[in-house]
Amino acid sequence: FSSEKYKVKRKPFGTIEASDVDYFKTVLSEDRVLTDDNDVLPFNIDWIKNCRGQSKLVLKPKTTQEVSTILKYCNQKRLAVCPQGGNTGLVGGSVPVFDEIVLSFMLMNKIISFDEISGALICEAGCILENLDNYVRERNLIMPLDLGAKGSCHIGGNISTNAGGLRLLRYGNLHGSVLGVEAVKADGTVIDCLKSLKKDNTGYHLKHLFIGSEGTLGLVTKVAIHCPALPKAVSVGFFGVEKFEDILRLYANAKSSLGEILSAFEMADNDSISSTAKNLKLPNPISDYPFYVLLETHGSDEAHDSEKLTRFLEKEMESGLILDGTVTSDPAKMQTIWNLRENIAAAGLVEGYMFKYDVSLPLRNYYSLVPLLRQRLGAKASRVYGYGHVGDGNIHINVIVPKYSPEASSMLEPYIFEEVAKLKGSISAEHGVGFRKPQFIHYSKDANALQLMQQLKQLMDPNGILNPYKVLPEI
Ligand code: FAD
Ligand code: 2HG
Ligand code: ZN
Repeated sequence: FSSEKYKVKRKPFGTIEASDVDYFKTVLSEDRVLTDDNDVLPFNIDWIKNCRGQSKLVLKPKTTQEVSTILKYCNQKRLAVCPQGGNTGLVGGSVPVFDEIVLSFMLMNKIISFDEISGALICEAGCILENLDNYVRERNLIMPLDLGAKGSCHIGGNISTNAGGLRLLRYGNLHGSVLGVEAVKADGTVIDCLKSLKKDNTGYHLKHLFIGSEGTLGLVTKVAIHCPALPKAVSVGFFGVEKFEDILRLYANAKSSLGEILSAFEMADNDSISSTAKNLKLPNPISDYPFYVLLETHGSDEAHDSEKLTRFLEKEMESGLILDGTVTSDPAKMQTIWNLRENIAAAGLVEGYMFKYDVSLPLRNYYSLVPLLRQRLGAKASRVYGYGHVGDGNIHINVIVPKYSPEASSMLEPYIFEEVAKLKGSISAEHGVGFRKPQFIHYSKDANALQLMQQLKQLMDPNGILNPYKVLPEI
């Protein structure tokens, strides 16, 4: 259990009694109140299997009104609640720590409206990202974010974590593309900020409080989001590179040569790609290189775009920055390349216990922690590898050890966070703070800013029932 592994003490919340379960059965139909251990178990374990809670109750509301009624009751009875979307979060935020009630959004999955001209999509929080993307693609638009977990993650979970993903460099982050949200406060009050306007300067921009607050300030029930146009032409380049410094030069050159059509610039080291190809039996279209770059363009003229990308490849092979590479606009071939990149997160899980770090660093230091950690852990680690969103200055560093041990953990933490702080980076670039990092948040957040966060929490959730033990450090 997470509470034992990470030595956390239960806060004095109420405990669920039979009368509470009976009450919830009057609010929801009986089949939406889960109490059987086998039914509840998957909601207690996170995707990476690092964290495990002890909840005995899962509620599956279908409407905002039901969410509001549940929270009002929980607040009065001081029952703690863990909101859960697709449960793909990587920092233990989506699963309970003790016996918090899991409130799952999986049945709040309706599309409410879609304006094909403005691109404004309004939907419930539990819609799966990929389903939304398929829906808007049929209408010539795309979702403004894409990530490897798209088949399971919910838009409400994406907003609650302020998920970044593979094309943030082109389409920006959710603080830009979310037009409005409807959210429910801890006491059950519904906050309706569900505007689908591009411009609305009527006072404080409250929707931003719910974007990235990981279910600690309120539960997101509906979302209005801006969808950009479906690109008419997509091309992908996959390149082998000798050393990390060359990736940075390639990135600068890609920005100037490809300019407005650049939609992704991702990197992975050899360890990331070769083990993903091996563990998941995925083909690698080029051979073995120390580093790889995946570059994508979204434009309007296929011949023009792929020619531009091919010219880029030729020029950079001549300059020596690219050792070998391939460029394609064929959907199946592009998918093969993206599969290699998107599956790095999953591929290592079969090898042992994985410590995951998701940090922002100044670009010149982007890869510097990988060799540092390799040296520090030596033979204690089976593998240390780095990959990520170069265009966003965000690297993912995975450390695999044969088995979890507090010794391995203490060699890594807080060391890695201290190094990130020295380099003026962020200890969480896109995955959030969740359960795994509140005690380290001070490495990236000023004390006065943290105090203001605590005050906001106190204002919006005075009894602390929303996702306790997450995001905010103990004071
Ligand atoms: P969950 O995991 O269920 O929850 C995440 C957090 O949000 C929890 O704190 C939870 O309590 C809270 N929450 C969920 N729904 C609500 C709601 N409606 N209201 C209030 N709080 C809520 N992340 C990235 O940023 N970029 C990536 O490229 C990326 N790639 C990934 C690839 C893989 C294979 C996997 C497994 C994960 C990846 N992630 C990535 C992490 C994860 O997918 C994202 O954080 C995602 O946004 C979580 O959505 P979810 O619905 O699964 O939320
Ligand atoms: C990605 O970019 C995700 O693939 C997951 O953010 C990163 O595995 C990870 O840590
Ligand atoms: Zn990522």
